[in-house]
Amino acid sequence: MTTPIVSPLTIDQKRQFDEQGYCIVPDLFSSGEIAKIEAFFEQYKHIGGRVFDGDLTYEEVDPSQRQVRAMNPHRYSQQVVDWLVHPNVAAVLEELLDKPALAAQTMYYFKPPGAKGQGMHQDNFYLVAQPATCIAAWTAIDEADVENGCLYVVPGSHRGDILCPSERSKERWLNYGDSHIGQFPRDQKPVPVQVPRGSTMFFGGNLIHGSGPNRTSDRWRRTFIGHYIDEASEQVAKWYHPVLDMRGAVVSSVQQYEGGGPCGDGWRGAEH
Ligand SMILES: O=C(O)CCC(=O)C(=O)O
Repeated sequence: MTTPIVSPLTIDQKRQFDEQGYCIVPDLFSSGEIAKIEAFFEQYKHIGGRVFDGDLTYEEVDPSQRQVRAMNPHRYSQQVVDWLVHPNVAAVLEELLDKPALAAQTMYYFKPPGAKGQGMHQDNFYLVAQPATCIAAWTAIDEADVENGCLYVVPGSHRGDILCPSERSKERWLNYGDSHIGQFPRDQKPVPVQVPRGSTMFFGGNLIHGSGPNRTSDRWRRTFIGHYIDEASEQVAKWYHPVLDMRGAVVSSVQQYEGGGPCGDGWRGAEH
């Protein structure tokens, strides 16, 4: 008797991803793993990047606005690689991509009280994964809601193209930060997505998204984020190399594209 293949997603989760460009999956990490991620980055925040190989891994994007995040901590810690290529996350990615995933980036947003939001953008503007797009796994370490700066998405926008910047129409979205998006589709309204602690939100690389400011005085909005491409990708921007397979081994089949840039950075940093 053959064992039936069990999908890691419900029909509703898969449908939401296909139709709206995102879905939320609970409990891919155990509560013990979430507590370990939290403890790891609390220590990381206090010691900064220097301990991790002399490289700046804890990046103050804009100290005046208290938007702080760690960039690519997996390059300095095997523990973070293990979370990036977590088998439960790998199973969901494979179902959504229809192919095994490759891991390209980690970020950890601390987003303390008073932090500004992230301007609306599309991740594949920065990763430039081709021929398919990229996908994010965004795991809430704190419950994310409208007050502490959850993500906003434009449902269905994953089906559209990458909206390129133009000098004339560089946009700010509700003053939350610069966006690379030249002509924001005004008829498409961003909606907030509340995510409970320990749940992971998956969203495609063309989905228009950003986040609101943290308006609370006492709640952080911490998130562990992995960005992935699919195994058939021929290129991704050079910033995202080395690319890893979902066992954590370096993959050399993906070409380095010279443009692109760090995810969510001011669009001037990303050349298209
Ligand atoms: O968490 C945020 O505020 C922004 C994250 C983001 O834009 C991303 O993961 O692509």
